[in-house]
Amino acid sequence: MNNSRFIVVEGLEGAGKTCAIKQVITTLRSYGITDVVVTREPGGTPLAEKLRKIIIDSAEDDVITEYTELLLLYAARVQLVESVIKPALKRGYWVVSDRHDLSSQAYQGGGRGINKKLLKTIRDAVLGNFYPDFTIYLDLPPTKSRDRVLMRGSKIDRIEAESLLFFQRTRARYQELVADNPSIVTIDAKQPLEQCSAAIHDHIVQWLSSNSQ
Ligand code: Z5A
Repeated sequence: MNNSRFIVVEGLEGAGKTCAIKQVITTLRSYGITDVVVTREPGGTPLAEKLRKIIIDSAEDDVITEYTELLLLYAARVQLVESVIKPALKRGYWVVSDRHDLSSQAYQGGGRGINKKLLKTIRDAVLGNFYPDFTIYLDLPPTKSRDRVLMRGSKIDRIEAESLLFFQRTRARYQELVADNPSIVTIDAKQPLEQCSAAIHDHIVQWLSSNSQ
C-alpha cells in the first residue's frame, strides 16, 4: 500500500495560491517526498483546459448560465480526477492541486447561490467518496483580492469581473465550509508572503507528523 496524499490549496483570486503551492512542494521535499504531481482546476488535462477556457472566457453572444458553468466545472473536475489525480495517487505520487471541489461549493454555492443540496447531489454522483486528504484555505477579504488582481495587470476574466458582493458571498461560504471540516486549515492571506509561507510550512509539518503515527 502506498501512502500518497492529495493536497489542495484554495482561496479567492490573488490569495497567493501560486506561492502557497511552491511552499507545499518545498516542505514535502524537505521530508524526502519528491514524487509530486501539481495540477489545477478547472484544467489539468487537455480536455479540462479547453473547458477552463470556455468557463472563464466571456461570450457576449451566448451568455453562460449558472448551471452550464456548474456542469462544465464538474465535467472538467471528473476528467482531471479520473485521468490524472487517481492514477497518480495509485502510482504513489503525491498530488497538489490549485483548487478542487471546495471552489464549487464556495463560488457556485456561495457566490452564485446555487442550492447546497443540488451541489452535494452532483458532487456525490460524480466523485463518490473521493476527497482531498488536506486542504489549505487562504482567507482574504474580497477588497484585498480585487486590489491584487488589478495590480497583476492582466486581463480580467468572466468570473473575476463579478461584483464585490459575489466575492463576499463566496468568502462567507468558504469560511462556513472550513469551520465544519477538520481536514482544512485556514491561513490569513493578508499577511506578508513570508509569513504565509511560514504558516503553510508549519501546518504541513504538523499534518505530516500527525499522519505518520
Ligand atoms: N472557479 C469556480 O468558480 N469554481 C470552481 O469550482 C473552480 C474555479 C475550480 C479560475 O481559477 C476561476 O475559476 C476563479 C475561480 C473559478 N475565478 N475567479 N475569480 P484560478 O485559480 O485559475 O484563478 P485565480 O484564483 O483568479 O488565480 P490567481 O489570481 O492566480 O490567484 P492566486 O494564485 O491565489 O494568486 P497569486 O498568483 O499567487 O498572487 C496574485 C498576486 O498577489 C501576485 O502578484 C502575488 O505576488 C500577490 N500576492 C500573493 N500573496 C500575497 C501576499 N501575501 N502579500 C502580498 N502580495 C501577495
